[in-house]
Amino acid sequence: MIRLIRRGNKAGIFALLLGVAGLGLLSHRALQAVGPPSRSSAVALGVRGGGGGPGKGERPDAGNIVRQGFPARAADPKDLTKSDSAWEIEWEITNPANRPGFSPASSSVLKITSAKFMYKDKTGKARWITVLRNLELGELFVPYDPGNPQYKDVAGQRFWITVADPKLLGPACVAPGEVLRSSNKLMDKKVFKEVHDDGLRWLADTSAKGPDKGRRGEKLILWSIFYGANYRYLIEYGFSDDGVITPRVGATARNHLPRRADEGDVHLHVAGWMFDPDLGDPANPAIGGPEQNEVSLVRRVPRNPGVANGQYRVSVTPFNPGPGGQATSGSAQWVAEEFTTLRIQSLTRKNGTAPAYPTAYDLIPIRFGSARGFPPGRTFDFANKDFWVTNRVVGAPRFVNVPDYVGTPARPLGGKPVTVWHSAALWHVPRTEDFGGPDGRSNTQGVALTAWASFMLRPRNLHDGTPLYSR
Ligand SMILES: [Cu+2]
Repeated sequence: MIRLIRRGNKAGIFALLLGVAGLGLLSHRALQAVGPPSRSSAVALGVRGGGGGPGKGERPDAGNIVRQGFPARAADPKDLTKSDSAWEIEWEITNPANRPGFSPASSSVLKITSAKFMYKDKTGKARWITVLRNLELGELFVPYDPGNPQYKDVAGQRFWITVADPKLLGPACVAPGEVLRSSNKLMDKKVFKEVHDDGLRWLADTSAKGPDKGRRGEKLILWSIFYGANYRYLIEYGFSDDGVITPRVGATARNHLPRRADEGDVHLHVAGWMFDPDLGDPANPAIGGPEQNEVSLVRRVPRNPGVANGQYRVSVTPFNPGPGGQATSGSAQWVAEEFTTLRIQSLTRKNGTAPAYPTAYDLIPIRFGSARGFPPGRTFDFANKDFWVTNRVVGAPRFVNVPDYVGTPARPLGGKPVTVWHSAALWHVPRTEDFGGPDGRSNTQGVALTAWASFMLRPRNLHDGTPLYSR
């Protein structure tokens, strides 16, 4: 399969200009009293626009807002505070003018411009937190194990998001799915919204004989299909009713190569995401926000190093500590034995317990393994390392360039907005199930079953007790 990217033409440039003009005209974001109260526009707006999205100082597209309360059956998008919990999500498609036959920019991805979560405090009052801004799939790196080819399907290609076919929507479940409309034609009908059951959220120890009291969880899912020549990637973001965000990427469609005996078809799909943590309160700019967070690594380490007695402790240390011990820009690797977790913790936002705990979001890796062993240095370190934290990158950052954003020497992170970068890899060892034809080797007569890469962002000390719990 040859990856052929055609250059732009005049009609396409005209379409791009129309899209940009449309963004300007549609710059009124309807604010509803029942939604999360907005801060001043300068703060509320994403400062890191995608290549084709709203730039610095511009508002995101008015149409791209999804409001979902839980439980979904009783949710009122006009008043989310009636629900037990809720999400208000703004989304966009980066470089939205990209399309077959005319792709003026590097590949488009589905991006979450902002994610605001509503929950109830111990008094039953609705509270809001802006969890993050500018969550985006920054790279899909596909290195073949012989050393070549090595595709960068986001930075190195000019792919696009395909039109969403309603036939691919999941079943209605707790609420009907829909293909989202956008007032920006370039983003219209390209994003799927589904709301699904998410298993038992909790079960209480009611009695030995049962039945135990419990509650089913629910989640909102936004997803799009990324055209990658022979491949298709499912770019998905899950938003659970307990405040968890789960970005995922699914790899499917036709293999690049027919099945080979020499292992030349074995490859990785390294997914890299970036986001700007916030933890602010949309109702009260004094509480929390991107300048008021500290970044740590949390690890499970032996109480007595070198002594295998099964005794452990929780180690919380500043991320990439500098000479004074303060957190600085840099990278870290996930260590299986240490359950490595990245913590973004607010210096000012606390929950409502007495005494109060500081509110945090933990980045919890979900991974099958780790890409390692590419030549060290700035070219491949985006894949050799699993976590990166930099001062916030304004503009359209590239995941593959993250080593450049670290700075030399490393920069202090305290008191400044940051961008977090995380990668997770799939190891794709082709099997008969990925192919067709009489010999089970034909990549044109079969397709690869979907395989997923993901991670989790989970609140810690946000709620005042078990969320969605009732005795
Ligand atoms: Cu693959």
